[in-house]
Amino acid sequence: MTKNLSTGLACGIVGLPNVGKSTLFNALTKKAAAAANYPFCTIDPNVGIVEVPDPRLKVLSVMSHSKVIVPATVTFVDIAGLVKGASEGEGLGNQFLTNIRETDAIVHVVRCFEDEDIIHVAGKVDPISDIEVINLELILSDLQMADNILKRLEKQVKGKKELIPVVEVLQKAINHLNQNKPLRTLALNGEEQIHLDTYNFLTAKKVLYAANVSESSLPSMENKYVAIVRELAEKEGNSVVPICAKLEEEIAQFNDEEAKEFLQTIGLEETGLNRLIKAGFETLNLITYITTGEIETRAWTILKGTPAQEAAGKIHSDIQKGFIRAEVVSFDDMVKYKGRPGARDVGKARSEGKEYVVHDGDVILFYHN
Ligand SMILES: Nc1nc2c(ncn2[C@@H]2O[C@H](COP(=O)(O)OP(=O)(O)OP(=O)(O)O)[C@@H](O)[C@H]2O)c(=O)[nH]1
Ligand SMILES: [Mg+2]
Repeated sequence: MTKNLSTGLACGIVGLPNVGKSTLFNALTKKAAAAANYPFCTIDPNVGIVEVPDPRLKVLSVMSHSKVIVPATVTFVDIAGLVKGASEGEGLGNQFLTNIRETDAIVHVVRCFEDEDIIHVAGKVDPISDIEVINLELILSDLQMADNILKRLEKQVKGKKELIPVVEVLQKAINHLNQNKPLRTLALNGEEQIHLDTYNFLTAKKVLYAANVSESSLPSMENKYVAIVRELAEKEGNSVVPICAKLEEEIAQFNDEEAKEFLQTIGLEETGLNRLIKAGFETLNLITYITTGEIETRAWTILKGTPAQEAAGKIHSDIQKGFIRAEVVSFDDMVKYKGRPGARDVGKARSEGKEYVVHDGDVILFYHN
């Protein structure tokens, strides 16, 4: 279920108050949203767009003398912290969750660091209980939404028999949520799933746990709290990205070269941003293909398994409609044979039809009417 691919992947950041959501958001987006040591520091949502780092684009743009590079993007939405009882108005309530309903995935920030100076709303660091609080509030928010939709549909269904299956799916969803279960674990058939997917239920989205560790857990970023989160995530089928928001905040001040050096001195290979984006792409089954020419070199985000004709539609619906064929060269062959003409000479530019399943790093030239 991915809705925002035309504008890139979108992630909503959730978690208890004061766990480091805005600190992480700022580091990722190099923005300056208010982040401070008091619960409910964030009131209005912060939205930031991050470019997906992809060194292949630079290589191809040099080859093609491109005027610009257009990387894939990830949008992060940082919202207020949720507390127990938010659905009943505790804390800042749960209305602000509307701001992340349109996203593709949830980044759930969990406090995995000890620091007596940083207030924990529950008084102690306890990842399992923290996660349960948030998950329950997300379930309750979905329940409120499902109830509202169902009430509306039940009024319309008498005159519109085609709404019956939708009503039934919502009843199933409500039943599932009432058992304290997220909608991503509700078993539905294809048609039912399509009905459910038309609504932006929060608990239907994939979750990535961002385990926020302290500097003292570097470089491994493992500690007893992270281990607890991992165990839980494994049971749920979700993934975990340990991250040190404080460190990311520092890294964000540097340029790429400085950041690389800084990471090396600590013993880290990649920024948390890179790891988070990679995990996001993996969790959501996303890949990118590339187009390159004098005008631009550009990355396009698609679902794994997308056939060439549909992939062309990312660029323009006309290219999809008038699709003739795709000339595909792998990125490695582009490098090896110094561009498309070189690849053609040795038969490494494949002519593919509309059913061809696009691979990550395919460099594609579409022919269309
Ligand atoms: N020691 C330590 N402190 C951190 C870390 N991450 C965040 N903090 C601190 O925790 C406090 C809260 O951080 P925020 O990013 O504002 O937290 P938030 O989750 O956005 O909080 P709300 O907006 O209130 O929901 C700030 O004082 C941060 O500096 C970390 O990795 N280690
Ligand atoms: Mg905040």
